[in-house]
Amino acid sequence: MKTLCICLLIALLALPAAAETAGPLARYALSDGAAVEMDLDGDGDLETLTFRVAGSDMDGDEHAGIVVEDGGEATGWNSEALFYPSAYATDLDGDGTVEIFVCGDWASADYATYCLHWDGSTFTPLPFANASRGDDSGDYLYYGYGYVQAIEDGLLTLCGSQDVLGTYFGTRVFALQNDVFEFADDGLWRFPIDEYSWQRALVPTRDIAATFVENGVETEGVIPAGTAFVITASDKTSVVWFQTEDGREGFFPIAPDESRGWGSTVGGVSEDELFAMVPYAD
Ligand SMILES: [Ca+2]
Ligand SMILES: [Ca+2]
Repeated sequence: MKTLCICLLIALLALPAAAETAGPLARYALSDGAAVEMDLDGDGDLETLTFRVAGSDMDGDEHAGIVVEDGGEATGWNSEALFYPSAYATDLDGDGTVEIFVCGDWASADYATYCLHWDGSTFTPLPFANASRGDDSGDYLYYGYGYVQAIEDGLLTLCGSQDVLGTYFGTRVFALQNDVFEFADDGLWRFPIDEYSWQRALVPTRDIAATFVENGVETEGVIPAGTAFVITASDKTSVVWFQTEDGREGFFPIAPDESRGWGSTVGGVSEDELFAMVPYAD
C-alpha cells in the first residue's frame, strides 16, 4: 500500500510538468534564454522577447523574467517567486497585440498564470476572472489560478488544484474580452479521467440519490453503497458529475459543509461520513 501511495504521488507530481510541454502548446512556448522576434504591440516593428528562469529553487527565489528590446531599449518584468516557470507568447484573440503568458508554481502545487501586454514602453498585466480554490465569485485577479494547459482556437485553458470530494487538478476555459480573461465555458471545472483516477475513486458507505444521464435521457436512481465512482466535473458548490466504475454517468447535488467550514455534504451527510476515504490533495 505504501509503495502504491508513493508511486501515485510521483505520478501526480509529474502530471503538470508533462502537460505543460505536450502537444500543440509547444509551438507557443518560449525557451529559457532564447530570444524571439515578434511584433508584440502591433505597430509593424519587431521587438525582441526573451524569457529567463531566474533565481534558484534551492534559495526559494526562483522566478520568471521577461525582457523586451524595443527601439534599442530593454525593459524587464519579473514575476513573484514562481517555481518551474514557463512562458508562452501568442496573439490569442487576434487583435494584433501579443499575449505573453508566464506560469509556474507558487509552491506546493499552487500554479498561477500571468498575462502581459507590451505597449511600446511598459508591461500591463491582464486581469482574470477568479478561478481560485474555494469560492470563485470574488473580484478579478492579476493572475489566473492554474497553469497553462492549452492554447487553442482563441481559448486559454488553465489547470489548477481544486478539491471537490477529493478531486485534484481541474480545468477552466477563458477567452479575452476587452483585455480581460473571462470564463468561456459552462461554469464547471473538468476533471478528466486518466489512468490514475480509479486509484482515487470514491466508494460510498450508503446509497447516494443521483440522476443518471444516458444519451441525453435523465433517470433518477441511486449510486449503491460500495460502488466506486470518480468525479468528472463540478461547479464546486452545488453539483458534481460522476462516472461509475461500470461506465454509467450522471450528477448529484452537493452543498458546502457549513458546520465544518470546509468540504461538502451530500444529502445532508458530511463527506467524511459518506465515504470510507476522501483522497485530499491539500
Ligand atoms: Ca512592435
Ligand atoms: Ca491579443
